[in-house]
Amino acid sequence: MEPLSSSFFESLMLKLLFLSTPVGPLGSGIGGGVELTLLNLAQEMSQRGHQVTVVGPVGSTLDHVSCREISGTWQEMIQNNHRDTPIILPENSVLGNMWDYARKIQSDYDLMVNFAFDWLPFYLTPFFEVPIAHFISMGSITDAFDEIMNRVAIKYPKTIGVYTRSQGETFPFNNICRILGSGLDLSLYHYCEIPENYLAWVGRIAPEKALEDAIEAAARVNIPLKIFGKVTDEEYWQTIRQNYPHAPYQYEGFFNTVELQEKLGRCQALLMTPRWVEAFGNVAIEALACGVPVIAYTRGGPAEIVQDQKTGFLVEPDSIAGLVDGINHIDQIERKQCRQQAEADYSLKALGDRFERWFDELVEN
Ligand code: HBI
Repeated sequence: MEPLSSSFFESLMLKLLFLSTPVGPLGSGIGGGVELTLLNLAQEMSQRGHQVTVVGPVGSTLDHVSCREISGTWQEMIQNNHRDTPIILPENSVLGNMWDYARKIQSDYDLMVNFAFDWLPFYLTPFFEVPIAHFISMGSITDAFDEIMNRVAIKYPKTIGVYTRSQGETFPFNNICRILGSGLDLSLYHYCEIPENYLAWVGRIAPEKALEDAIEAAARVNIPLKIFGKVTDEEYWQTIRQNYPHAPYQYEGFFNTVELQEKLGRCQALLMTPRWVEAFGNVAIEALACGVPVIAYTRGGPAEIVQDQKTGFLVEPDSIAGLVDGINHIDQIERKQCRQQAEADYSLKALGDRFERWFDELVEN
């Protein structure tokens, strides 16, 4: 058989420009789940032979992937906005500066991939020559933002990707977006068979994550709750501390993946208490990867991840009693099943396959 020509591999190798979330440097944890997705995907696509360049705010760090740091004012978190909140761009916006830089270098790339959950990249899309894939990381929040996403979804079908079906269903363009799920470098997560006597809660400490419900549940079963993640709403955190002076919880802080999985793996269960439609819930697959069952409200991404009674429990949304019931039955769950689900559905290879198919379709058009 003739050796495969370099043009064959040329056609498969993509030059990809990843544009980061503008809420803070990559690696800081401020970008939450989408930060993890971008970092994992950059690593996986590089290993597959694609050329990946990441553009992010100053201070962004990635291992083994080239990153162009752009200065400017971070974008405010959008999840505090309401349906009628106007589009906000600060003075010297890092988002604007990132996209100005992207405009200048776009001809060096086959595809640009936007990871910002923000209006500007969508508004700019028709002014770029290079195709742009938008991976959106949250459910619908404001009307003005929905409008511009919808315009792009209609003009450029299948260029918007989401984590889960329930996240997609919050948007008017639900039937023309691509469901991509998430994935992890499972080699970083170690299976723990015998847990210690504590529960875990992981995430950005902010109202939409309803940490107070997990604390209330831990108090009722009197099992210590360890809290991991960045405080992104200080006022909310102080209110919790005032309202639960005697509850058995301790705030552990924000850890990188390797440190987090070691502590998370030793807990009896992860509690997930999203007050909003959690787009995915990367922490759910991090827990499963360590063999930790997940007890989650039946809402958003976690409801599509947890296999009820098999790798955890799905409880009635906002029901503390439901969380308590799940905790009291946690011994029914075989921890090995949790690790096996992560390997089957959420490996970097599974993630890379889904994104690579999406990218190939967008580049071919
Ligand atoms: N807010 N404005 C804005 N832009 C983002 O990209 C963004 C955000 N808030 C949270 C966030 N991204 C991520 O933590 C979630 O998408 C996971």
